[in-house]
Amino acid sequence: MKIAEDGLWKQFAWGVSTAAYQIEGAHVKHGKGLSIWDDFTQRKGRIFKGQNGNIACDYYQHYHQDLALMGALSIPNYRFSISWSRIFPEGTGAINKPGVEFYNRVIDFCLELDIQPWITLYHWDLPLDLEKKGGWANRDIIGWFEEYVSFCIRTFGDRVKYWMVLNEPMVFTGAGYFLGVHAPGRRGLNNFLAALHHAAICQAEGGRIIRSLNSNLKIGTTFSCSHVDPASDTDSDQYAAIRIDALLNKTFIEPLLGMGYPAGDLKILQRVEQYVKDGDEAKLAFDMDFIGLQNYTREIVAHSFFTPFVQARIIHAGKRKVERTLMNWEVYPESIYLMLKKYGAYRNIKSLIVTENGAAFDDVVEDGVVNDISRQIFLQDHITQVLRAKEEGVNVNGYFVWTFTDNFEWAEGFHPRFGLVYVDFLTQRRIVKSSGFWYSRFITEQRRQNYFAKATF
Ligand code: GCO
Repeated sequence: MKIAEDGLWKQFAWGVSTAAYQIEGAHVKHGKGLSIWDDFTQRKGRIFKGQNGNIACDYYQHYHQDLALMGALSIPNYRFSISWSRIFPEGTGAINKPGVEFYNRVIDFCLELDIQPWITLYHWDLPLDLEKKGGWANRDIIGWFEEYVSFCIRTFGDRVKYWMVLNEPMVFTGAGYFLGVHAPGRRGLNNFLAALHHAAICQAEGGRIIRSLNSNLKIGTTFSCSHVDPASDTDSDQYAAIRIDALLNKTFIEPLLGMGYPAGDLKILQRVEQYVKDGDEAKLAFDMDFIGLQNYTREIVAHSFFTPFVQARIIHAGKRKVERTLMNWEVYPESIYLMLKKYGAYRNIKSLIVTENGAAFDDVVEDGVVNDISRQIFLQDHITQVLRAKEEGVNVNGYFVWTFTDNFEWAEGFHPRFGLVYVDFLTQRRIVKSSGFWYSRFITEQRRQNYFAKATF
């Protein structure tokens, strides 16, 4: 078995990202247990058109073809996640061997193709049995998570060097446990603050476990982030922007960096205290090898007296009549630069990797071709901003497009297509979009010249 080379770490890592629930399908095949997304998608009215990820891209059966396509497009780095309930159908205890073998095959084929695998341990698909015991709101999650992480590192850590502990904890706790719009569909401040604190401990604890089991691995975790601007220069809008910035961009990274929760900027976070036990402050911190930054847009924020807990509201792009994607997110490439500068200014960050950036547009197949020039421009403009930050000294060392193939976009179903590769979900046919060919040429050119060179499109 070939062990992945460290070479790319020293250079700039170009890649693509995916997540298990969004692509794999095979939701009950070969012993897989149900996850909270398998359950949530069955509930009425939760997902666009009642869709679900039971089949999705059927990657479980098409991974070979998809990875071969990735290799043919010369994409050198692939970030994907492991489905916890494919390995531990009940979340803890018994192991599902076919699930383990599936990831072994995926990893081995990546290495055979010279694609560096980057694994996210948790991309939102908690085993349903664990949710029945309280999920992220139950402190026992720390022990369950430790068991899962240890198993994955012991099993796959001989071949996979790059690991990310959590994907966007702010989103899965906020949307899943406070707003109830994502799985598991729970609401309320107490569910949210408990889930938040336990996730913040798990992200650090996961890092510690990985390092203790194998000190050669590169450990990271990922954060969603959006540059926040106030709607006006009034004091009230400016303070509202500070609160939302703390919530979206600081809540999880600051405790990890040993700074505690940003309760000075956002008072409601003081109430996390009720879930904090002796010694937790130290448990929240861990020196990651890299921080994964995920950016799609920026937010404009106004004061709002009636919005509970934050007294602030986001003014959506549709209302502002600005250029936007199918997700109704403003197209604002400078946001990624501003976030890289902001995270780059924290002390103690060893390296930043853009682990997601991309856009959903209305793709149409014409004569078997998808000409998605808007996506290509979006990616070019964002990469330009990433390299601008790098030239100004920000220690950013990689960029991953979200996403490789079109897939299941959570509550939005299959409607927003983010892929470099088009998927016909009825036939499972794949068509490389023009943005996919462009990204492939771009990477090849970057590799041929110098990874750090200014992007030449
Ligand atoms: C996230 C997730 C991805 C999404 C992507 C587009 O950021 O929400 O990591 O799973 O699909 O961001 O919304």
